[in-house]
Amino acid sequence: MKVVLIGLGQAGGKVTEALATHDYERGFDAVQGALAVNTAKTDLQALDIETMVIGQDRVKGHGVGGDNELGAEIMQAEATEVLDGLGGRITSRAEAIMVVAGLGGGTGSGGAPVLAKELKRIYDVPVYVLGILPGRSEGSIYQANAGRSLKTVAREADATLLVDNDAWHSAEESVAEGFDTINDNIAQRIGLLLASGEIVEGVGESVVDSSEIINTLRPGGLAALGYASAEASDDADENVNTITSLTRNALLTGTSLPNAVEAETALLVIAGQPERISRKGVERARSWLEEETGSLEVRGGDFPLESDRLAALVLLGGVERSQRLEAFLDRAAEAYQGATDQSTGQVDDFQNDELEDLF
Ligand SMILES: Nc1nc2c(ncn2[C@@H]2O[C@H](COP(=O)(O)OP(=O)(O)OP(=O)(O)O)[C@@H](O)[C@H]2O)c(=O)[nH]1
Ligand SMILES: [Mg+2]
Repeated sequence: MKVVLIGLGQAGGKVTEALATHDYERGFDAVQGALAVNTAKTDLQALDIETMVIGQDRVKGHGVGGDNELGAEIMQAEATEVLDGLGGRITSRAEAIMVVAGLGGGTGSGGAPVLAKELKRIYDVPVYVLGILPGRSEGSIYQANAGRSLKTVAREADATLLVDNDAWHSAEESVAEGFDTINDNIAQRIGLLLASGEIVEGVGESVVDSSEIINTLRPGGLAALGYASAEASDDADENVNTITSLTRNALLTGTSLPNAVEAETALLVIAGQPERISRKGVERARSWLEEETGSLEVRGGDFPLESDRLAALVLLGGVERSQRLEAFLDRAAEAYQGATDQSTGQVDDFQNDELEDLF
């Protein structure tokens, strides 16, 4: 899927850089352009992609210090400049636009829903948000910010692909220590998803197409990605169980949003050498996925890649609220109530009614 990436804030910029670099190094050519936007000037200087500073008149290049309302205001005031800066990158080749942001900070958290809304006004291609949720051990301001940002982003974006900072790093590392690991994993896994549909080596039997990703994300709301990989035999017949257990691991232990299982749609991509991909394994894995997710819309396809391993990617669209997500929303609402000490009484059919929309 040809995509243009816009990273907002520090996490957004770093993850965008990681995705762009990975895509370039692997020669996938899915990333059509990458721009990092931040209110903090020095954070941008460390990046190896194009950058843009916003909010200079308000915060003088020093960031918004976790104030996501200010982050949203600054993006609103400078959306035209950001869109102008992107203009040349969003060509007719782009099939989607992805705004990348840590939802717990200020610049990315506040800016992402505003920018998603503006992009949707102008472009016909879907606008997705890749949102990073704070881990459980992160401070209450991060939780409150992420709750409000998520609520607003889910309303504005065509779909919000969530990566929980507790999900894709080893348990021994703290979230902060794990940033590099997490960012590498995001680059590799989401990078593979974006690259599916961009044929790289050979032609498989049933190659996945970009439209399958877009259709899987069509229900909107929340999305999650599961991933698992393992060495595989060079004989497809010996890989029936490999494929079924990879699919199981991708969904049950390898998702970007832990415990996200039930969903409206799903896409199973098996990446690897076509000769190693067992059709029987894929068929079994898909019916297992139908049962497990409760989805009546499970798509599938191969991603031919030169490797002695096989990988399963499971993209979930229209993800149901899991216990884990409820726990996050409770945490966020509590932190927000603590910070504002007021109840808003707002009701929303998607998110926690104790969390106020950002705008
Ligand atoms: N996965 C990942 N998360 C990060 C990274 N850097 C920060 N975060 C997370 O992102 C959230 C903070 O957002 P930042 O991106 O630092 O904030 P910002 O958008 O720059 O906003 P301000 O600094 O307040 O202007 C926290 O939940 C962090 O744990 C990173 O490199 N990778
Ligand atoms: Mg920052």
